[in-house]
Formats: sequence, structure tokens, C-alpha cells
Amino acid sequence: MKEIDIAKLRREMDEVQKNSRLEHTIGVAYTAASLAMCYGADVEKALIAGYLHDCAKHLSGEELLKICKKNDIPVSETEAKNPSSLLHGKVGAFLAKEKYGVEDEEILSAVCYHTTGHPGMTLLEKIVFLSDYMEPGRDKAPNLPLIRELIFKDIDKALLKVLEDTLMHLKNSDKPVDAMTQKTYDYYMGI
Ligand code: DGI
Ligand code: FE
Ligand code: FE
Repeated sequence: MKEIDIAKLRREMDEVQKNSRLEHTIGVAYTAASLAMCYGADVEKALIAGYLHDCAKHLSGEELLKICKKNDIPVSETEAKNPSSLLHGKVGAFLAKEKYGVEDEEILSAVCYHTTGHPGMTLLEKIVFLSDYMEPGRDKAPNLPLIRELIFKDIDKALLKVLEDTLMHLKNSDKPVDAMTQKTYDYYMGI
């Protein structure tokens, strides 16, 4: 893997992210590193993916759509309607490569799919997806104590619970479910 200066990456996130998002980013990076230690994934890759996962989140919906258009990144109808929520992962992976010099496909795909997941996730993708959900700064999701305990014992059981709670939350708050979020849920629920 190409050498990435992790301390520099953290400083770069410090520059583009406001206080609460930076705290969240650091929380995701260290939670992902801890899960990598627990499950034998690459700790450095987990840290890098954690630091970068929301590297496009400070951009407006308009800016995200513009980057997609300019760089031929495909945008679905649901993504076009909710760019800030649903496009910052894809654009984040693009920036991770083009701006922050990450070449590792595993890291790029963990950044890309951190919001929706996807069927057949790698261990690193699961780690980043779940760290984003349950890092220490998160306090709104239901069942956090249960998920935080379960995740270090059985990551796949924790994944099922998170997917279930996420879909329930989206439906209860009348938010359109992204096709990939639904596909991920169906795949892991065995539907
Ligand atoms: O970027 P974060 O806030 O740290 O977390 P995230 O990337 O997991 O989620 C960003 C937002 O996207 C959050 O408000 C939840 C929302 N979201 C996740 N899946 C879907 C979704 N929104 C819609 N409309 N549809 C989805 O399937
Ligand atoms: Fe995000
Ligand atoms: Fe996040």
C-alpha cells in the first residue's frame, strides 16, 4: 500500500471540518482501528478510511452534484434528491483518491459505501459502516448500548441490528430509502 501520512490526513480533516464533525471523524477513525484490532483487519487502513469517510460531507448538495457531473460519477434519482446524505460517500471516495492520494481500493470502497453499505461487504467496509453508526460521540440511534456490546463479540449480528434499525428509522421519518440501503438490508436479512 502507498504510504499515507496519517497525521497529515488528520490535520487536513481539521482544516475542512467544523468542530463536531471533526470529533465524529476522530471517533470513527479510532473506533474503526479498535474493531480492526478485534477482528484482525488492517489497523492502518481502518484509521485512514475512518479519517476520510466524511471528507466530502462539508460540501453542499449543489457542490456534490457539480463534482459528480464534472467527473462522470453516476447519480441516481434518489441521490440527486438527497445529495448531502447520499452522495458524500461516493464523492468522498473520489476525493480520497484524487485529493488525498489514496490508491487502496479497499479503503476507497469503505469510504464510498459508508452510508448505505452494499451486499457482500468486506470486513473493512463493515468496520467503517458500523463505526460511523456507533462511535462514542453518537447518541441518537436506538439500541446503542446493545450494539456497542455486540459489535466486539459478533460483528455480523451487530450489522443486522444496525441495518434493521436504520431502515426502521428511515421509514418512520418518511425519508426515501436509497436503493442500495434496501439492497444491503435484503441481502443480509436473506430476503
Ligand atoms: O455522514 P454521517 O452523518 O456521519 O452519517 P451517514 O453517512 O451514515 O449518513 C448521512 C445521512 O444519510 C444520515 O442523515 C442518514 C441518511 N441516510 C442513510 N441511508 C439513507 C439515508 N437517507 C436517505 N434518504 N435514504 C437512505 O437510504
Ligand atoms: Fe457520512
Ligand atoms: Fe460519518
